[in-house]
Amino acid sequence: MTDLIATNRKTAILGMGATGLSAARFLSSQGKSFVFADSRREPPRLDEVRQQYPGVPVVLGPFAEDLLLDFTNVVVSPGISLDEPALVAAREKGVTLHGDVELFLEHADAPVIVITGSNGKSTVTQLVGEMAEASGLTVGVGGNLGTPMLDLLDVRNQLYVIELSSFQLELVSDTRGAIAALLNISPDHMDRYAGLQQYHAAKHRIFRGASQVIFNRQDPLTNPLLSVGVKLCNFGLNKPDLGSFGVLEEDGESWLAYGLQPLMRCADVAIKGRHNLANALAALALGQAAGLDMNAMLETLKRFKGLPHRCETVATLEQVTYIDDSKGTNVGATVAAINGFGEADRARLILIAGGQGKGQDFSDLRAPIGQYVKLAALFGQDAELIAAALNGTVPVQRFDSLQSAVEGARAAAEPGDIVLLSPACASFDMFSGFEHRGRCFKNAVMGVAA
Ligand code: UMA
Ligand code: ADP
Repeated sequence: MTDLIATNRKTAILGMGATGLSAARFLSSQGKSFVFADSRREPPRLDEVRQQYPGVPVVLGPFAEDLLLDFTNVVVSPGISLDEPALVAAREKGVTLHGDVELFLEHADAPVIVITGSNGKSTVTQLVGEMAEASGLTVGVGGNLGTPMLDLLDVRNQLYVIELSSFQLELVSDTRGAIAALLNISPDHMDRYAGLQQYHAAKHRIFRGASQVIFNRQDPLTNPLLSVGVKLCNFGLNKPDLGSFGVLEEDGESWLAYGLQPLMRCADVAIKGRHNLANALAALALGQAAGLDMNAMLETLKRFKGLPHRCETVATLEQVTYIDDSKGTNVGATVAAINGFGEADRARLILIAGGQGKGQDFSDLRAPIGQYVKLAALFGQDAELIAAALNGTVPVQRFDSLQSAVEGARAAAEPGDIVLLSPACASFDMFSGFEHRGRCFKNAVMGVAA
């Protein structure tokens, strides 16, 4: 195997965040040299970099167009667009650009599962990781989920389960025989892509070079475009065909099923909401492809309560239930959350939404909100865009903070109602990330000073 990055070559690491620092650790462990560049003048982890890599050059501030022309390789952090003029110029000159994914896949010497989609990635990744552990395997779980994948490389791992974002996939051209799943596609990150087609193309790169492919038969956008010589399996919330996963109705009950075989009652799946049944089925399909033990997987589904900030119940106070879905950062996620908690006969949801809209069209919120929501409490940078999209559906109130939106929701709520934070937006206008936003919501609900 030829190394993607050889010692005698000049390598730049672009971006000094989680990915950049993991790439630095990885290259150092291999005795390879590099320089850092970050387009911020004072990136938050600068001190850490200077301390850990005292002799390593660091270039700070907006990238000059010729910044990378003398390098052979550039490791690009996912948050940096490939349309940056410095990267366009580097590519034209024949400089090789990679992300951490290619480096990871080159060095992983155990089977790899890669998971992408607009929503549900983290849930499915964590779930498959826990299923693998329950099957007795030593497993590395990470990627976009949090732990950078290069930090997971370890000879003891018998399986890797890696969440990939569309950003991370942009430079991937061969997943080297990984088992790959594309869960669903709905518009997200439209501030980075020219349109849905470009976003779709980035997501579909996950199938390149895969040995087995898992897709969502109810979401045609996930259908693999090229599938010659690849083992395919699909999942969906309808009745499955032979060899695929779905839901069967039997004796008045719904069952997760594989082909004609019922596996477990849907009611026994610990994570709630229809979207989570789809996540459970995708995890079963991935686990089966990796040879995990079916009983261990089903036991995991009975136990796994989900990750924090994903439709997480915070408390029930005065008969009003508060749900933290801070990770609902795009319209598709919020639609799933509203549909998941909506009740057919009455609008009992108070939705708290808003933040940075990432160029999304909010009009897909109209139908579920019109059906299940009694009040939309909006806050954050793009509250007005959401209000305009909802015009004429339900009453809308605007708030200048999440705290005041929670207070407004509390004042409007009646016994039996649900207050759902599912912002349909990124959080960076007011918070350090979705976790911070979720914690602030919980504090506001519990009356803890922020
Ligand atoms: N930077 C630049 N120029 C830019 C953009 C960023 O120099 O134009 C620098 C920043 O100043 C900072 C560094 O790059 O110093 C940050 O790099 P990054 O934005 O690529 O983020 P990382 O810290 O490396 O974290 C990334 C993922 N972030 C993004 O893709 C934006 C993390 O996903 C992931 O957990 C981590 O790698 C480990 O794999 C976060 C995320 O928000 C959770 N992902 C998006 C999502 O889920 O929607 C895609
Ligand atoms: P991701 O990692 O893709 O952002 P998560 O598992 O963290 O996905 O879930 C984020 C949010 O997306 C959840 O809080 C929920 O609102 C929504 N969601 C989860 N699974 C699905 C799904 N299968 N389909 C649609 N929306 C989903």
